Amino acid sequence: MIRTVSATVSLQQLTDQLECLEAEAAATIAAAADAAALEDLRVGLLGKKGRLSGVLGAMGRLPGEERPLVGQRANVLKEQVQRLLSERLEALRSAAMAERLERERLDVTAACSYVPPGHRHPLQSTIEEIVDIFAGLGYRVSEGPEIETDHYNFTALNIPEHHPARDMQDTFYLGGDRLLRTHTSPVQIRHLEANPPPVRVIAPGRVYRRDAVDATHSPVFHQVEVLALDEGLDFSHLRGTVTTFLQRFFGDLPVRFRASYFPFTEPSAEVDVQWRGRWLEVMGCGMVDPAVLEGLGIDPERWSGFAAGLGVERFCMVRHGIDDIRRLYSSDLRFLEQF
Ligand code: 2NL
Repeated sequence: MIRTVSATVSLQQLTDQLECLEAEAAATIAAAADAAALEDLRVGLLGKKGRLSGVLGAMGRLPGEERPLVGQRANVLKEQVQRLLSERLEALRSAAMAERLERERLDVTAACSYVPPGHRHPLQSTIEEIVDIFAGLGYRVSEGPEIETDHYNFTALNIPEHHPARDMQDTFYLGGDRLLRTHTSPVQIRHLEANPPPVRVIAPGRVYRRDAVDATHSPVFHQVEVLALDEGLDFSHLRGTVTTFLQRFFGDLPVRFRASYFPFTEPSAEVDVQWRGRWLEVMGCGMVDPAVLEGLGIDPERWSGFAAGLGVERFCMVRHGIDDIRRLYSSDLRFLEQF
């Protein structure tokens, strides 16, 4: 009988090999860093060309009666390795989850840095309410510069050379013929220069007068002026528009018109509302003076219109019962937060 060395294998040798394999598998599985490394180990140990297959291949050279002993031992090893692999996989997964839970921890009880939400200043909401009411009556908003010329602020509005409004005491002059506008009428003059009638426009904005500060005066305040120019407009349209506007703003209360005077309107009127039982003067108005239209090259025989002007601060103060205009400029949040 010819026997080769390589063909010689004993039960003891194979059992020792399985023993070694199991110890080595336990050590490498315990050291595997991730699921991919575990999969490589599984293939290397239990796969078709793996270490266990190698040992089982040699089993064929044992005497028949010894083979089941090796087979049983190999099965025990296989189950043991599979158990170790899945235990290690589970351990890696829960470690990764624990690490992630720690890393992504949110402390829902942590103190927060609360920033209280702001809101519109009462003057701004008053302007927006007034604009909304006139928008509903078909008016557009027009804006213009706060630095004006003598021409747009006075001359074009038929304000004569020696009218008190032109006085150095009343107007901020900037040198040359420049000044800070004292009303928003110049916006409407500019609008009429750029747009042929019919026109319905309102001009909200900041205006300047050289007044000493007190409870009802401020050198900077806000105005809204209204202008309608069309064929056939008369005083009844002025009354209807102003009354509708005032009753939408203040509620359905009595409105009265008193004859008055402005250089740029004729006839002119002051308008009062009866607010909490007292008559309060809230705006001025009138039919646009033909001289203003002529200055713009608009034919006063064909076009007529009405205009009105109001102080936003006064509207705001009456509506909210504020007794001192300075409160509107103080930026005192304890005051402003009420609105
Ligand atoms: C008031 C009175 C008023 C006007 C403003 C005006 C504008 C043009 C032509 C004619 Cl372009 N008039 N504006 C008219 C009447 C009164 O304001 O008490 N304002 C606070």
